[in-house]
Amino acid sequence: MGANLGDAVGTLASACAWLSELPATTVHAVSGLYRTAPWQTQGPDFFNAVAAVDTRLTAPDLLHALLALELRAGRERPYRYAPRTLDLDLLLFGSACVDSVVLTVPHPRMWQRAFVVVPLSEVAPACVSTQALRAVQGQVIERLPGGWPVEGVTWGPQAG
Ligand code: PH2
Ligand code: MG
Ligand code: MG
Repeated sequence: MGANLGDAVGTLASACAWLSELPATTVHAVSGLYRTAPWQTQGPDFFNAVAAVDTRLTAPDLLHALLALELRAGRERPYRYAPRTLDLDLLLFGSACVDSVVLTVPHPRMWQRAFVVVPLSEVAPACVSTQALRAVQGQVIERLPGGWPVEGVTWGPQAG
């Protein structure tokens, strides 16, 4: 999850709630919240986090649902990597590999980005090797020390 426009932290918190309301889906865990410099783009700093969900949706249906949640947050796409109110990327889908016109899983650039790899290692440590963490350790990202500064989201396994 990423956002760098508007009330980015509030929107990410809303996104966690919206994910838990998707059909056949529960939010299993949410990482800490990270403040990160824009990667390969310009604009305000991003806030990033990773959520682990259990779902019976198919990968294409989950993607479709994520795009609908981006629209719910007012997402516009004026150009590639433009500042955004909400970006919900599907990083991994179990051990599945998907390569279609609309969806590539694992996300093709995820291992290059500390703002993905580090929070992912919190919620799905088995998916992240020490080499993967080492590969991004030169990138500065800041984990917000107080956790999520909003009601309703706590770091770690989610209730319910
Ligand atoms: N997302 C991008 C491009 N650059 N930089 C940061 N820090 N965080 C992001 O989520 C991000 C980015 C494209 O989706
Ligand atoms: Mg993205
Ligand atoms: Mg995206």
